Amino acid sequence: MKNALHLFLPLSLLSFAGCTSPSVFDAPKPVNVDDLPRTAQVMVPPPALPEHDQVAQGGPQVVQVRLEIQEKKIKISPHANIWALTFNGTVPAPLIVAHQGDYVEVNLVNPATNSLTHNIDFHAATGAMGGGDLTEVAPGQEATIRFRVLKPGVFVYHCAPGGVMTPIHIASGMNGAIMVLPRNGLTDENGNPLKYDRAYYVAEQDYYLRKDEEGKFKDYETPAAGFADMIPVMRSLTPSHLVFNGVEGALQNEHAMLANVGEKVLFITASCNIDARFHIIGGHADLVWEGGSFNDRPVTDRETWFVPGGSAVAALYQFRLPGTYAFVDHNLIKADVFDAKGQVKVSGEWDNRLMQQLAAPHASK
Ligand SMILES: [Cu+2]
Repeated sequence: MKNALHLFLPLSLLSFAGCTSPSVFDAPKPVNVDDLPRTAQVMVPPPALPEHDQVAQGGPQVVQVRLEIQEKKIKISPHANIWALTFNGTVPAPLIVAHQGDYVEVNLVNPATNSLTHNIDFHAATGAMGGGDLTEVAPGQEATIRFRVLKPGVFVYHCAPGGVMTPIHIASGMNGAIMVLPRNGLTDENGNPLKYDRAYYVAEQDYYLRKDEEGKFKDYETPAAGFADMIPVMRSLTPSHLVFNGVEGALQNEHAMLANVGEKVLFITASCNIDARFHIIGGHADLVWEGGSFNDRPVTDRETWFVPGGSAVAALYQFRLPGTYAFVDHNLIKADVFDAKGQVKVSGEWDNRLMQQLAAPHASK
């Protein structure tokens, strides 16, 4: 009887705390993973997301992802190049989408033409080093890891070869994110089902480049040749460059994100090293999953949402009026002195009930 009471009490407390939502641990023992359906996810360059279902169809599956490491020199601003270290050639790396309880199977390929050893640490994975120890690949090698995504939310992943090489690789662009949706899709602040019409992935990227004696950013023959110069700049914790999605202007003008009035747009915002604070000028985040967890109810109506370095956060906004919205880090020094900003171009009908110019600028009497 005493034992029964002990059993009863914790369960009732859990229930009282609202923790009774189904968990993957409640599911029947998984069948042999090799028997599960498999889907090869076609990776796409950010800010786009791969094609995916918002509500999972059926039970857990294996989501197959191939990430090819590319070391490539890119122009991050008109006067600065960096040897970007990338997964699939983009900064940030592609966003992966899975559902809670799925298995993510990543084939990490390091072509022989590369010069460095790389690996991958998934914050969405469970297990020491996030898979980093199991995926270390020298040029000419590849490795495959499979991990189960237990926690729904948005999470970053990054290269982590160890020691100071880890921040150097991350600050050379080697980071991405994964979105693990609840199997039944997202829910709003009241727990009701929620669908988004579009989704974009925006990551703030910090770079630490050194200038030469003439004040020009230095250029290097190989990625490793620049590493020693990055360290003193990193020590200042002051980036030389701060951008959204890898290069200045990546999300501006003809590259702006697009939406229509009335659409609910989900933004997966991330920053792998430094803290960031995202803001839509003239809009809001109707919903923010603070800290990135989809197990928590989203908070509502935030003007600015915080993304602690080393994490991703999801925010949703339904655009009410057309126009070109600045999408910024609202440390506006980061946005406008550096270039941590993008744009969302929204099409649709203007609604004077929300905003109206009553008198155009004119000389005062
Ligand atoms: Cu790396």
